[in-house]
Amino acid sequence: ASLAGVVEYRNVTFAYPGAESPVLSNISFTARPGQTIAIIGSTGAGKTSLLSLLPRLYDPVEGQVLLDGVPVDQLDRAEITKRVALVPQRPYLFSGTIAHNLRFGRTEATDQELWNALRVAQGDSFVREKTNGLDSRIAQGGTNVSGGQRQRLCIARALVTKPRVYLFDDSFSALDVATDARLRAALKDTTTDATVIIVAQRISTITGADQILVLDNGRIVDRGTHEELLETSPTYQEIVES
Ligand code: DUT
Ligand code: MG
Repeated sequence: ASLAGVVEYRNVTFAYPGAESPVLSNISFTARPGQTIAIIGSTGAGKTSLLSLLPRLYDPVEGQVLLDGVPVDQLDRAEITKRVALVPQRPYLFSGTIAHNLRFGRTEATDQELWNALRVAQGDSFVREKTNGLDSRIAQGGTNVSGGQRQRLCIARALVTKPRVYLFDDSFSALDVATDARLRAALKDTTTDATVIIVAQRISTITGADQILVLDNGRIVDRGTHEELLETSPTYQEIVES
């Protein structure tokens, strides 16, 4: 079977450079094309750190992270960037037009592709309402768009790259529940072959995930579907009730 799009963490332990204790311990899981894997856990649990190891923002101190069956430290960084899109927790917009921000240097993307990405990201209507549409200017840091609009533009930017793997770090938190649901439904329709890893705070964002990893203090303490975890995981129940 092809390993294209398969993400595997194998006994991964990670500490930040210079830090004494690890922020991730013995993390193992596999995410396959067509699947959505969700990661949930309290603030500081290590969710962002976990995602950062796939695009090699950092490397583990023990264990391996594999993409397409190959350890990521054997892959070219440019190749990883092509295959993996990370929507960061604090998404970044730069001073320039909406089109520039969506293309992010990918000059080959057509306006039609930008609009398609915006439609999936539930961002097409607010861009259409702007006098200059795709050519409207974004201020440095995206200060002239709302938090939810910023998130949707950054999700659209990821869609434009057509990656095999999407990493969403709390990317739906500034959206209202209805928009969040519409966006994820549209995402599922257009990324049927992609591997999706979602970090989320809101339970409704992840109830449909194929597998949920419950992260606590750098460890996966429980895993399963929403229904399974409701039965088996006190940590998950606590999150649901909070
Ligand atoms: N940490 C560092 N250096 C960094 C980033 C994080 O030491 O550059 C620490 C802070 C924390 C742990 O790593 O104790 C895990 O942080 P992470 O950002 O991975 O946690 P999170 O689960 O993403 O938290 P949140 O829900 O607040 O985003
Ligand atoms: Mg985080």
